[in-house]
Amino acid sequence: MNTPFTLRTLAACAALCSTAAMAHVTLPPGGAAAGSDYDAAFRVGHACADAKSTTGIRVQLPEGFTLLQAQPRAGWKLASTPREVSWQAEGPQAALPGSERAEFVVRGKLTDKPGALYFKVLQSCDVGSADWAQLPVAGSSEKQALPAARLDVLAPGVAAVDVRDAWVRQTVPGQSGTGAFMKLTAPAGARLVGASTPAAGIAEVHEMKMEGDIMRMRELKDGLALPPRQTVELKPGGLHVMLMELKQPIAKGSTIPLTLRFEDARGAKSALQVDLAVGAPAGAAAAAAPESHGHMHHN
Ligand SMILES: [Cu+2]
Repeated sequence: MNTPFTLRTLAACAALCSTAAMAHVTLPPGGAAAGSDYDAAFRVGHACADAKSTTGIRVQLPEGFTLLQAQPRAGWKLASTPREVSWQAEGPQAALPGSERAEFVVRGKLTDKPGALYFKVLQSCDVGSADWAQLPVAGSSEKQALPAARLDVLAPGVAAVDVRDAWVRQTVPGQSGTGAFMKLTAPAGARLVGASTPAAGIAEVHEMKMEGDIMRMRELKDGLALPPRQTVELKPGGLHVMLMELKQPIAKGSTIPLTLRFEDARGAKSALQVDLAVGAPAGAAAAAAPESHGHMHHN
């Protein structure tokens, strides 16, 4: 009975695959620490194909996720068993319009064993349903039409932070400093407290601010707060990781390893290594602010 729907979804994907990729029911990227209490926030960003609204969400909880509490949603009936949680709109007014996004949140305790967990989600709509239940096929890189939501359970010490579009501004010979930029998302929240790279003697987390008509920058000595599930963007003219005492020019075409160090709310430390591309990624705001930090005012 699923086949006609799946085919329709595939056709829709062929027509507008970039939006379809965002339209899946997903968990925020970045993963979560093994053994932690985790708020699984399932993001629903659209209705089923040909439907106007979402009327129900049913999540199957995998082995490795022990239900602690499901978050109620106003106007929706919540039901749960140890292996399944569901929300059902009590009437058409409570249904989630296709144009709106919402999160359905289940708190659970995660397994101590690192690895991927998959949550199968059945989305019911005013018309039809979508069964987000496909698991990856070993050895196949083919994009699935209806993938289950994936959660990466991380080994101790690995930061549960998603890093995107990490890059560093290239330098000319003799230049002693430059800036590195990226988008950081911590599903459970974290604080970026430090950085290091073999390419520079010093790496610091900085912010830039206008003081009167002078652009000043200063080190964030207490680190940079990453609120849960919010993307914090380090970008030219604003927050950046500053690399000083460069050991060689940063040349186009190379990559620079950068280790980011984090702390969670309880002070637990973790780290993540990223590769910085040299030069802004396509589409990034190549803002005018020059990161010729040596000439800037540092406090
Ligand atoms: Cu700086």
